[in-house]
Amino acid sequence: LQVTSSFAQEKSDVKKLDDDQRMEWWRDSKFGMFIHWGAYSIIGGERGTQIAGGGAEWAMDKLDYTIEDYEKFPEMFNPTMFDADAWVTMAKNAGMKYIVITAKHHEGFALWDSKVSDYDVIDKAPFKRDVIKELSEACKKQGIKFCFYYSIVDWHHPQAQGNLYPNYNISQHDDPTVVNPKFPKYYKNYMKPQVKELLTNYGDVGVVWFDGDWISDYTTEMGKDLYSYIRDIQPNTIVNNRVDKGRTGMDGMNNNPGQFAGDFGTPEQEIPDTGIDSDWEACMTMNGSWGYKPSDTDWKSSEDLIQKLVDIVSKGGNFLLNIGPDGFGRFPSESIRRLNAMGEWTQKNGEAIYGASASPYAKPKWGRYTKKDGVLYAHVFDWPETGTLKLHKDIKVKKATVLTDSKTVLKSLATSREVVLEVPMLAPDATVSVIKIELAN
Ligand code: FHN
Repeated sequence: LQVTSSFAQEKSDVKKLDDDQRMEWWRDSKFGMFIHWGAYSIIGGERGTQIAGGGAEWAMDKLDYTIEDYEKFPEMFNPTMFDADAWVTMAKNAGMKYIVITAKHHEGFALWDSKVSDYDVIDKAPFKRDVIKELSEACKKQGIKFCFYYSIVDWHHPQAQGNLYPNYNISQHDDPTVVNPKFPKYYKNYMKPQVKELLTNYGDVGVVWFDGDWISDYTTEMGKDLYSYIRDIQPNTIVNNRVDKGRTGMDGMNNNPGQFAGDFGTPEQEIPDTGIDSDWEACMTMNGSWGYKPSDTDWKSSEDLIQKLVDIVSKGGNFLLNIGPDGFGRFPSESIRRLNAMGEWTQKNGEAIYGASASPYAKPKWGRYTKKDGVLYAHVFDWPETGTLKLHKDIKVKKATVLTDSKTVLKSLATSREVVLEVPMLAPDATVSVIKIELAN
């Protein structure tokens, strides 16, 4: 009884919104920043001449560190150039409306002052600054939603992983024949209390973004329990679908909607071909790695990233674009350049993105459509050399202009087979040009 009543006191007394109200800010936001940062950011995916394949945040596994060996990285974690305000400003200037930071990735190292663990930035690292506190405060100050990522997989905690198995290979931890009888203890006595700390000590949390849902030790009962546990503490928080076991691979969507907990689907490094009716967010890297990896120079172009944002919004999703800061706390210059380019574009064309909904039409050859009440936005990736743009035949144009030039009205011609717009010969924007079409009823 004692326990129940003290828990009840900790329950939030904020007004519980209905689901549409709760999801509204997130649905309108469209664009967020993912930040993968941890002890792995010191390693950069390299051990001597060895380079980790794939994401550098997997260094512990990929570069075969033992748990003891790996601890030296948290012991070195001292990113003196970390400036939460500057990070948030960069996200804001890029047009991002929320930030999701890896409070704890698979390596197990916590970026906040956790009372249930010494494996954190205060107790284990020389840094001794609570990263989550600084970032959540900077977000609040600058009016951007603070959100955190939490890995269910934990390669460091003795009850969560391979200490139980000699010569344990971490990456085989999704083998359903290997059962870790101690995992429920980790879930109850470590994971939940850590998640609770993050939900009680850092103000309002926009999204709780889980990962590591695939391991066989984690059950759907735990997922459902965790979801309601979170909503009890912060009723209006949004939780991704990786809190439960509903995700069916990298397309990130649930097979059986309604059967599993979670508020949105999480396609990873891919964008669905067509629009999806339920909530979803595609997360993606700018090069091939989530964590800082200087050897990976395969950067997506700014134009590609802007087109991806548009593509995602035209299909009803959100775009969570990743940054992997280095071990000093700096964003890679290649990432900054891309954030700046996206900021320039969203500054001019944000009207066609924020609060917009999916295109009612199949994607045209030249680009994508997004929609708002009474308005359609044509996002032109391939500007026509002919000076005419073909629109879907059902579009009834009342008035059309280039979004950045509301004074010049574009002529339109509708025949029974098509609707054609007369557009400038030169593309108004070097990446994606947007035409605003006010619709006749
Ligand atoms: O293994 C992780 C990976 O390191 C990264 O965090 C991504 C982000 O969505 N998720 C995992 C794989 O699904």
